Amino acid sequence: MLYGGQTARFLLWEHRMDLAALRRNYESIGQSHVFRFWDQLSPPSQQKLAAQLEAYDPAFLKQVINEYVVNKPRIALPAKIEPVDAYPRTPQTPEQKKLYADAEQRGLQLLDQGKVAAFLVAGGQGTRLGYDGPKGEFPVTPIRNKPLFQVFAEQLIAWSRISGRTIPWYIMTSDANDLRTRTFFGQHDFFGLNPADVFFFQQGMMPAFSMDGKLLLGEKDSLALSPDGHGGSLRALFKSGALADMRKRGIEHLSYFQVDNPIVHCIDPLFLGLHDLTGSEMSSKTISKAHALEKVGNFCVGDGVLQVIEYSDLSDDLARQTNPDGSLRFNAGSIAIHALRVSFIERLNEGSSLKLPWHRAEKKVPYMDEAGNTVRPDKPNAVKLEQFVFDAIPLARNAIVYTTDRAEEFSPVKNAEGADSPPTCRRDQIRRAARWLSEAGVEVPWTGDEPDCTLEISPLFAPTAFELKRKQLPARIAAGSTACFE
Ligand code: UD2
Repeated sequence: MLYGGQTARFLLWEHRMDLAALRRNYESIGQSHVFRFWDQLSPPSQQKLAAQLEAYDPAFLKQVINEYVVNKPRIALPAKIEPVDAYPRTPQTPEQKKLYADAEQRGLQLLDQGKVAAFLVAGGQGTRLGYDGPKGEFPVTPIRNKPLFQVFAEQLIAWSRISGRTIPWYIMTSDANDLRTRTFFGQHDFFGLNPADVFFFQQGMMPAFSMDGKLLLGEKDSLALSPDGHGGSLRALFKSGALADMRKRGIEHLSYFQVDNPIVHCIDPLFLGLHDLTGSEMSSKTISKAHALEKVGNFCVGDGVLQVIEYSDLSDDLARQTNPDGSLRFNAGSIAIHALRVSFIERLNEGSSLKLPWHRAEKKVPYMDEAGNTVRPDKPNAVKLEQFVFDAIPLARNAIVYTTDRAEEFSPVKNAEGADSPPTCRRDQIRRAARWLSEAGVEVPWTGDEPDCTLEISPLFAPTAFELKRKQLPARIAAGSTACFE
């Protein structure tokens, strides 16, 4: 697997034999065309291409081409698919009340003991939003227009203050956005974090293939490469030395979240405590789906094993099934918020490779044709392969799912307009702030379901509704006004 910054192990023009071996390797799997422009390349370009080609094991490429590219993999759905029994948002029985109280204490204790780190996956390309740069730079808050990265950083600072212990932050980037991400943090003084506690690392890159299984060249000196999916994070954490860094720091659990959701609770003591007390190696948060066919993964129990079944793989019939009370039978949507044990990720990396399946997607990928011209296809011409982090759930011991509330914790910025766009996310941030303030006893003006004011609560002021209640707050917010709590 190719990781950013990787250079050739040797200088090829000094070691003709090694080049010959590399060529033979690629010839042996029917991919000799990747050397098509070799003789036209400058030595640094030759070195770049050689480094890319060296990074892949030809046997691995042959296998994925056969299993996932020229043959479409048959999705083997479990014979018996049942709904998951998720922990409810609030405890329902006396036993649960006790468990949740203990869990919250346990979560706070893990923070106090410095055993928790935050883990952000931010290596994706964010093409749907149409933002040219790392998505975490995107200005998202309603009044101060703070970028996504800052919102997360401030939450971590707030929780570090509460617990009195630093919460290290591991951030996965990719070759496409690594430099810009690091530069952005540098330009903003790491948003108040100590740079020594922010660990950037790059995920692996996978080549794109033509529909008939040929590696595509993006340039004369480069394969057409793209990030290997958020599942690749579990391998990259190991390869980058991030796991070793965690061990050195005594970190036992990772709080995993995605870059596009500013209302995520980057740190949630109750969730972390439940995860720890139940002995779960990988825990997940779920929300009720907005409707039967919402495009989120579904937590299910398949043949007795907890797993996520992608919306595209769950038949409409199953997705539409209801319980006697009319609620959806498969209602547990995946919002990509997890807690992971460091020891679990270490275990996954034992042996030769991470045993997660690849997911195939047909995409439009620009490529270099035989004559050396760049072709920009107007319909899908290529297969990209990605691994998904939730495919690790069936491999985890005692995996659990905990229910959270969409309005409290999920409003991603994915599209330029419509659902999950900057306007809907801004609206949801204001609604949540209005609810937190109302719960804290502040009189907030509402017009119907919408707050009649513009609000922003900095995580530094209060990262949760509970913390907000401990602050000095005004008695009321005037209708039509703008109020920022920071
Ligand atoms: C994902 C889930 C979906 C639901 C939704 C919640 C998949 C396939 N689907 O949908 O079920 O949970 O999120 O928001 O995961 N990323 C990387 N490297 C990569 C690819 C992605 O770091 O190679 C990061 C990306 O920067 C982002 C996150 O993973 O933080 C999600 O990526 P996405 O936008 O491709 O996921 P999406 O919206 O298709």
